[in-house]
Amino acid sequence: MFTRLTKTIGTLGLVGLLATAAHAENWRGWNIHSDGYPNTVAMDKFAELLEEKTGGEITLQMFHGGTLGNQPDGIEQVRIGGLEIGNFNLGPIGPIVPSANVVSLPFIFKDVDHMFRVLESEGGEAIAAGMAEKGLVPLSWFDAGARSFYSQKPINSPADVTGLKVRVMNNDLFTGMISALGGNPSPMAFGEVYQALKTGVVDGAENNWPSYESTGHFEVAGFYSLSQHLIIPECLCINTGTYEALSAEMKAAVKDAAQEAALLQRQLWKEREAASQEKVMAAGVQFNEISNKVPFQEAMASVYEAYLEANPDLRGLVELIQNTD
Ligand code: GTR
Repeated sequence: MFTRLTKTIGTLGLVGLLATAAHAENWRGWNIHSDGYPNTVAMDKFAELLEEKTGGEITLQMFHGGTLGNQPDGIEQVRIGGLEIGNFNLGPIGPIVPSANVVSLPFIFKDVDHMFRVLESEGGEAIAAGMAEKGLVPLSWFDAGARSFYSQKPINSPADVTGLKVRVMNNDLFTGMISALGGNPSPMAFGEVYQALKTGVVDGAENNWPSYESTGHFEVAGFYSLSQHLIIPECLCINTGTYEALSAEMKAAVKDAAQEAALLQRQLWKEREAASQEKVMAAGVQFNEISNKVPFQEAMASVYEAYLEANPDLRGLVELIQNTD
């Protein structure tokens, strides 16, 4: 009897071990971009590194091209744990996380390097802490360049925006920004913008060179005006609960994989920015530098006021960014 019991326990132990080995976590990840886009390549690399660095304990299936829904829905899914991973722009995260919304204030960053310096400072820590509290831990930051306006005519001054219907991402800061320039803002999902431009539902939109190119928006809005009014980072984000449930060793492996994927993304981003610009110009896009951006910047006073009025405690963060070299 005793022997049989020992044997049974032994067998159960083995089964238990096998069960643990087979109990690998299978995560699912959201991404809006198409094949070959820097973020898509980097997210696939992340999946590969994740499996490698966790010794196969964690695997990730990526869903690209927004097949799991639009961005606000993807953000919500990762927040509530319906999905574990997502590559998100901080624009549509801002309405949920006031501290993270600071990066969506127009002209807050001087350039992309300035943005990364802030993210690596205590400013970045405040943003990350706010996000983690709302269910999204940023494991690393991606480059999304600068966003500029495009439409069927060049834009050189706020007067050129007057009366234009301009698509923006879902965020009151962006609707406020277009209204402050005298235009009519139209918040809309990324995937709907091509048709909206084509059919005249909107007159213009705004994005970086790679997205302007990859979506084909350049085919239906052929004037790209270099306003560079928004420089918004993107995160490789994980659901807070999923991350917190990991051992310290697994957390480190996941974080490592995300950092490495981000380095790849940033390198591919620089290459793609140049390639996308070249491609759209070859296709006949007219591009204009805006010689004087000051009137655009001055028009943003009301956007900053509204943000600070709603979040008086975040004035310090705004100033910290403005005072970071
Ligand atoms: C892109 C960004 C996407 C999405 C899109 C948009 O630059 O990478 O995540 O935010 O812009 O305009 O909706």
